[in-house]
Amino acid sequence: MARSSARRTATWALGALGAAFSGLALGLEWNLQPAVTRIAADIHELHEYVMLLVTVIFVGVFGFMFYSVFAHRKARNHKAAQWHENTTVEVLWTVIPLIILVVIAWPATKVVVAQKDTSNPDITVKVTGYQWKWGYDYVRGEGEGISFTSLLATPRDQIEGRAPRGPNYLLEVDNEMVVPVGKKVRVLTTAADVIHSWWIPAFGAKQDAIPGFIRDLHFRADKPGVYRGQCVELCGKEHGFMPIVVRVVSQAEYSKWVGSRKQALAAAADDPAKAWTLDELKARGEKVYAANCVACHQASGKGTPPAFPPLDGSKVVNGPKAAQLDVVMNGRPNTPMAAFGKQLSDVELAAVVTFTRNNWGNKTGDQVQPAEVKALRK
Ligand code: HEC
Ligand SMILES: [Cu+2]
Repeated sequence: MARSSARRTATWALGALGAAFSGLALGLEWNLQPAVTRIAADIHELHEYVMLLVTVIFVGVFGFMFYSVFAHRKARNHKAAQWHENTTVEVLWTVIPLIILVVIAWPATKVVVAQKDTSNPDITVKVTGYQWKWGYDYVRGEGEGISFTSLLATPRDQIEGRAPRGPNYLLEVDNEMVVPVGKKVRVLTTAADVIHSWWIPAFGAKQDAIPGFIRDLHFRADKPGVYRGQCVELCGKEHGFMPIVVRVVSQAEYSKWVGSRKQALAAAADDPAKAWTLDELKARGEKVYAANCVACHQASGKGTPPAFPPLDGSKVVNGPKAAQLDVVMNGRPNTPMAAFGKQLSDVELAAVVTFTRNNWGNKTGDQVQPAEVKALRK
């Protein structure tokens, strides 16, 4: 089929519609994001082809209907014809929709089959949805062993209206998923609490992340760049605050990134041996708290009771260290308080607990060393 001319016509028709509805003056983007993978390009073509087809059907059916109403109106004394048991008409209205169905289903099935073909990837990354962040584990291919969490990086000041919004408002993260250009990347999706969904529109890649299940998707990005998406399964209070950012880089840059990540991992693994000062722990803990705890317990430490209890003045936070570490590391079953033991390192756990014990009105004056956290791990 003449796809490019079909595409032009469809683009034109959509353009006219878009202009009519939103007003060009607004400069709103009305089309799909530019495709960066073969699959996304196929999806766009399919979308435009079906759009064209339904436009033709729409004009044909309504044109015919309006013509019939007009040409056979009562003023002309038209006599209604009898259509019962008309075999020709019955065959036509069965066969024509069948043909329409086939010309849509055939190309659509081809795209869906290609989209589901996750065989022979160059790199496999497991992506875990958490309330409310993403965890990335590179499980196969170059970069194997790299593991990090990716959190919203938009400052709270912008979210709460105290600072102007940046260009990537709510679509920026601290740790981006990095992949090499032109390589087939398989993403395994799963979740640790509720259903989330991983989506990068420019890749035409989207898959639910379901607790207890592993689903997968793949993409092969043709162009280096930074591509942004969001969690697209309503997953609770901060659903709109867990964006996804994939940075596609050249093979050389990717290898460099893998090298530096591995070094950082090794350094982080060394840390627990070191004895940290109270101030060091508090400074580090404030960052860990801002990234992992504010969503529920708030920057003020006051929480939003009764759902999310305050840490400021909490008996647990001001009580024995071991009991508090137990809550933070193992969570409270059947409450939103997750087990952070697996998500945070020894240093991060020691730091955040120390921070909460010595911030706001809490003045225990004591500190938790990474070694103490390590000792509690089973
Ligand atoms: C998803 C929301 C959420 C996040 C994020 C969260 N918490 Fe909690 N937290 C809760 C809830 C809910 C409770 C109360 C659980 C219960 O009902 O026993 C709680 C309880 C606690 C308690 C016990 C307080 C008390 O007085 O009983 C501590 C300590 C605590 N959280 C620390 C943290 C720390 C440290 C972090 C960040 C690493 C964190 N929480 C992140 C929801 C959250
Ligand atoms: Cu989510």
